[in-house]
Amino acid sequence: MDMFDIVITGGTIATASDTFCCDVGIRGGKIAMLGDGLAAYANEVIDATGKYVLPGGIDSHVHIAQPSGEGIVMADGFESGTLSALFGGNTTIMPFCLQERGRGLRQTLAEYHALAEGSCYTDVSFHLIVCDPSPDVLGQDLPALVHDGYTSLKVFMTYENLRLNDAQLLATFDVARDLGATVMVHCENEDAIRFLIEKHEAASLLRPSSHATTRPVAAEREATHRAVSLAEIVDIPVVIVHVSNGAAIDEITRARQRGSTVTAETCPQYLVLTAADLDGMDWEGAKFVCSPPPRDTADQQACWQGLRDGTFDLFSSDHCPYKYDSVDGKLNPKGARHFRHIPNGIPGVETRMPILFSEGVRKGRIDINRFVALTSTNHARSYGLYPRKGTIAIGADADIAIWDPELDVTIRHDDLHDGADYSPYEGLEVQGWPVTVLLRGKVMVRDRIMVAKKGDGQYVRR
Ligand code: DUC
Ligand code: ZN
Ligand code: ZN
Repeated sequence: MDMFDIVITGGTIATASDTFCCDVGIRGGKIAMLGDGLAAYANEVIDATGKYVLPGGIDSHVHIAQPSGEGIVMADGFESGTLSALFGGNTTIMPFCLQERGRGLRQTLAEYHALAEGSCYTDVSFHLIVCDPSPDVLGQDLPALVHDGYTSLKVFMTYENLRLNDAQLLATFDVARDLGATVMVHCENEDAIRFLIEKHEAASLLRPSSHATTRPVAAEREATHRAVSLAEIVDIPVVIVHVSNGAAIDEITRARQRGSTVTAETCPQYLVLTAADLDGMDWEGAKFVCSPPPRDTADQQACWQGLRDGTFDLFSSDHCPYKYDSVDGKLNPKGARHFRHIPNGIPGVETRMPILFSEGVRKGRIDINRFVALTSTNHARSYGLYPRKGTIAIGADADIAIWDPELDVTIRHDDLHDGADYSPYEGLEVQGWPVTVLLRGKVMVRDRIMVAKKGDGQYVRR
């Protein structure tokens, strides 16, 4: 038998469907064999006794180096963003390429590629954000880009400079359906939010907690209902991203009962944070400003139920990092006085999987196979990376995270690798953490120590 570059022995392998014990033989960056007694043919053996051997995480909802408004700078470029992702057990992330109004998608994509080139520690593949669905964009740019492998795009129903109205949503859905592209929708009703912001301003309610009260569940629920209804009219499957509450989940369930194909995503912030976190002293609540905002404990339970019963397909971080104590971050001169100017988004690409592993698998809310489906396999399936990525099978890329299920970790930003200056999960105690991570057969992190170099991550064309 030809030698293997690496054989992983002694671990418990889990995929989205099965749990089994055998050796994993890796050759040429791919999983070449699953079986017993492979160590005799190994150039290098990694002993995973007592550990889980899982497909590398795929985080399909990550913001990196995204323009964020005047004077505001996202805390991660591709180097720190992918480094942080890697230490959290991810081997592929999918950031967004944001088209600013009036600029071409191609030009923006070229800029993102230039930023990512040579900088990444994980593999990367881009989604598009379409906020200017002009006839040129829908008629020419989008078809050409989908043909080139940019097969997923996000649209917003909120934010004045990003939102699409219903006519624009329908037109975009229509083109996406013909192209076979996947559409992700941010569901919040911008007019309702604007109405509430004006009310809050009139009452001088300007603290971070007003971010949550101006973006109530009803604004998300209504937009979710509208998104799935417009998708039904066009007859296109949609992905409803970052679902935060039970009422929005109900809309998704009803759409599915009517026969629509709806993929649903939730995120750690909707499991372990609540709107009360936005109430912190001295503007600390700004650390938790993200959209949709964290809700209450009943909505947390609804999200857990959705993770358990299969309502949710995807568990993503929505990593969208800004520094807290910085003039180009949360506490920018306007943001430090008015919630409306606090940039929306929180860091979390490194803590996404440990939080779900600990709160979900270790506490018995979900099993290890569901964990793998929610954090890796379903992302690959939803966005055209499967079976190259997202599973442990012969012929797949050897993207593997070896987890120590017993490791106790208290989350401290000082120990994380992103470019922000805080973690919204500071002090959270978790059990289980990825200790060794392989990217296409190359050991990147060994026993929680970096052993690779930037630039090992590649662009993945879909
Ligand atoms: N939507 C996201 O998906 N991420 C951060 C901010 C937002 O509104
Ligand atoms: Zn969004
Ligand atoms: Zn996002």
